[in-house]
Amino acid sequence: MSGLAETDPEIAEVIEKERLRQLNGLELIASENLVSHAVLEAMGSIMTNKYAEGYPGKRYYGGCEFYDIAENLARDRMKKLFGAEHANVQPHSGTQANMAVYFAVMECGQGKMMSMSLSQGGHLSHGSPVSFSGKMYQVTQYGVDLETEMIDYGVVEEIARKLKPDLIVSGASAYPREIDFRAFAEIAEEVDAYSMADIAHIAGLCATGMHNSPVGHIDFVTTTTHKTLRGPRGGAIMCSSEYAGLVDKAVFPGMQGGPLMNTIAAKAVCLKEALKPSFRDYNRQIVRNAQALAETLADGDLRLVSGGTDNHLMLIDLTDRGITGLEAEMALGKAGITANKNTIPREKRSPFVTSGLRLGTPAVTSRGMKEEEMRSIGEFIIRALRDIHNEANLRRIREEVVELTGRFSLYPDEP
Ligand code: DSN
Repeated sequence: MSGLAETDPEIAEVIEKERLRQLNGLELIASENLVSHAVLEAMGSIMTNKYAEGYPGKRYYGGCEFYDIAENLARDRMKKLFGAEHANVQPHSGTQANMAVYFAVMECGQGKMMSMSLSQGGHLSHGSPVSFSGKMYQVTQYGVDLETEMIDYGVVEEIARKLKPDLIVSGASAYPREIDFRAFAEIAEEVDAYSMADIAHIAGLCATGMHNSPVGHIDFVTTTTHKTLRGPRGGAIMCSSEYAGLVDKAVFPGMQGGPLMNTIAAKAVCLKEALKPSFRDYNRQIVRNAQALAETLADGDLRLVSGGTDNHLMLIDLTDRGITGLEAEMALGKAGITANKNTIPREKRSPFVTSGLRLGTPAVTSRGMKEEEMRSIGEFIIRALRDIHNEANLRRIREEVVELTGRFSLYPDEP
């Protein structure tokens, strides 16, 4: 950091303050994680210096021979990790990966797609009216059954039969239960639609057998690389060899120009880390930690949407507590716990206020925390939510959070 501190002390100071925030706080945002030194080194390397439009062996710029090696390593490792026939590691983000698949299989302005609604667990880029996806395509959305708060595959099938969509999207950002990707694949086949699964949140779980994998069943599998996969912020797409050309063309030149090659090098590093047996242990622990945290919260009389979790996240329904998701998020923030307000299935409030709170365990598990720490974290949350306006109470919890986090590294590769 010495070069940066000299060149730009303001930014150096911001980065140091953020490092301390991450070090001394509990990161429970379900879509976030912490990366290794090796991933950081690749991201912050001279691999950012060059243009490499095109693909390995077929670039529009000279001097790409080492970039080709890096991109091929990332693609090959991703294929090996997920058992995929083809991987494109160039999308800058999960939303761009989704956009590329839409471009690949639907006509702008005419395509019909089906996806999970944002307010019941889906993602903005799955057809929300405020996103390009909702503006460019005709979107029909499914949600969860309001009693079980889980996806009803019979209802999804019924909608698909009536709508005859071009594309059926599965995958979610705030769904605590296992998704039956084979059921989605069968429904898509029945109505002659393409299928896409966005596994951004659960990619690590799918790669390690902690969640069923859509690869090999669903036509297009999109992901980010920075959530349970524990890599740099970015996106990727997997598909069969049959669709490789379609996907590659949709990403470049269809949707993006020059790939972020420092990020692609870092994706290769994270995928190498993910191929180690310890990555399976890590993902198993994410799920165990989520279950321990969920049980503690439920024992503390907090209602969890769908009654619990099968994956890395859970949603607290705050309705009977008389507080909003926004108030809960702010109170936990004062206690050194970062989480996010989230809509819940029977939501009556706006997305800026909400009645729910989403919590996830990937980042705290990367710090080496286990079930015992999850029970302590659950108790912190129960105490904070019981009395959100009691500043002294929140300050006391914050001191305990600092004591707890002080025992764990910020880097997953540093014990
Ligand atoms: N916005 C991310 C999340 O928090 O779930 C997904 O892209």
